Amino acid sequence: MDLHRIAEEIENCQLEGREMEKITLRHPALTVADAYQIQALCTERALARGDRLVGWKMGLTSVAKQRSVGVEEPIFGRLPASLELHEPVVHGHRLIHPRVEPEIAFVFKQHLGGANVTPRDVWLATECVLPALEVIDSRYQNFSFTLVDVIADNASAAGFIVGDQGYSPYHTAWDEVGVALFKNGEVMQSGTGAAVLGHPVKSVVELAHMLARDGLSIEPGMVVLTGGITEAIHVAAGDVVEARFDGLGSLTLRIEG
Ligand code: OOG
Ligand code: MG
Repeated sequence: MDLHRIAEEIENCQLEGREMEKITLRHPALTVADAYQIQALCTERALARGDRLVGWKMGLTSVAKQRSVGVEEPIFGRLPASLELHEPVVHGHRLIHPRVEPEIAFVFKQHLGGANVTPRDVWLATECVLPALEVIDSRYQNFSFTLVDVIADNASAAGFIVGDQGYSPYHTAWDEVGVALFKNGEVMQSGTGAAVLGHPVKSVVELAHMLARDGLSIEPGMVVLTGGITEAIHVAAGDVVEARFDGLGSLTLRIEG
């Protein structure tokens, strides 16, 4: 099994917004470790073209999200600079069946890594916490995949935007922050930070542990998306999505054709 070839195929689909068959149909023996290797190879291809790794994303950290895709354990993905949105607009032409979800993001001022990282270590290493919106878009037909497939497809990462205002990590109890997600003015989903593994900080702890297994870590300046607080909502060209975070303002994204 040539992991480089599989990575090339997935990355082309990511770049072109093209659907593909689940890789596990053709390669049923692929392991979770292989899938993370494929993910890493896809990112290496992007970096070779001048992209930059700006952080990590956690995925499937809430029961709502796990149920909606039928995969019951957290995963991580890589965030290249090219996925960050600097304007509240998503261009839909390279997306297949995009969804949007509200998240809490951490930005780091210190290195954080190792199998023994605790919540206290996370607070010490954190520069600020921000509200965020993530765009996900599985490259697999029908947004249907197994654990191995979704890891290889970089946890469906397709774009993200973080708020302009950063908050001190001690600004509020992040597990108590409520968020309501609107599409075209209508509320579609709501939840609180506690949906993310009980507290978003635990998602960062879990990430550090998972990264440590692969000899990786969180570096100063990196952003971490801790995982969708609610189920992701389907979006199409013309939609406007707004996430209102209690006491932290709101984030908007317009989907363009
Ligand atoms: C996997 C990615 C999940 C999250 O925040 O849970 C994710 C998927 O649902 O396609 O980004
Ligand atoms: Mg997400």
